[in-house]
Amino acid sequence: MRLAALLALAAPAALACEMPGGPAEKLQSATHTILYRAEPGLGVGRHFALAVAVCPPPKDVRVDAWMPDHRHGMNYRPSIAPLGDGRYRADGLLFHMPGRWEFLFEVRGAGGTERFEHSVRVE
Ligand SMILES: [Cu+2]
Repeated sequence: MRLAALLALAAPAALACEMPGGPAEKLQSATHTILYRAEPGLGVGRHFALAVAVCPPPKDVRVDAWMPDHRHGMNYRPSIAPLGDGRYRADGLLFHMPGRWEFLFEVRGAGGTERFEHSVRVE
């Protein structure tokens, strides 16, 4: 019991990456885990925000989205605010057409910059 507790303390990276407040999408690489949730949800023609958690906390995160099939991005540039402890909030996203969109997350950590992509479909 005591040994297990010590091992957990010695390996914080192995602890679960969590974002309270509801279900979240999960993206993972060898070095980072990203959780994100669209608030109030994805739709066409309305602004939404992303709640983002990155574990371990990086130096910086950028968020963008584009439609790979049409080769265009959003008409708005989202802003991203750090909330501390690897938590971020991106505001001002808007999908102006239905179809397949791809979120792009750029995570700048100690080992360099990593890019994550995640496809979503909006009707
Ligand atoms: Cu399009």
